[in-house]
Amino acid sequence: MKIKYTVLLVLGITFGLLLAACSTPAKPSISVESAWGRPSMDYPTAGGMYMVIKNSGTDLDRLISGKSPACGSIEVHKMVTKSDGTMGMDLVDKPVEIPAGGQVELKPGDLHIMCIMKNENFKVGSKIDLTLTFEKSGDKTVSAEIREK
Ligand SMILES: [Cu+2]
Repeated sequence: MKIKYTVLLVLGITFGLLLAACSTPAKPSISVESAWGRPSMDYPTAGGMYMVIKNSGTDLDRLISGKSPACGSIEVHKMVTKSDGTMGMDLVDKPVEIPAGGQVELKPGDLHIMCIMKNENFKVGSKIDLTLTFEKSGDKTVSAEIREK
């Protein structure tokens, strides 16, 4: 009787674990690394912010918005070469996808976060908080060092 019970228990636990493994929904796991910013060279009221957004999870996530106490608002921009050969910035108006097991790098001359109407906290040598909101992972707040480059 005792052996039967143990076998049943072991079977039950095994089955339960299998079920748990199979029914675990895919989930993103977002981390924001190496965040920093610099005052914009072209726009005195703006600042560029750069970082690596990693997703070590099993589902994609999307960056949908951001905020910082040092910025009036936050936009996602991409540097582009215009038809006349000069560089400009385009507003990225759809969520940035962070693929499962992948990463998106925001860097100078490419995709970046623009701090619009920066205030006195956004200055070289200081650190500011930046909160990024992801569709599935919610808010992630990082500290970004402001430097020249
Ligand atoms: Cu920009």
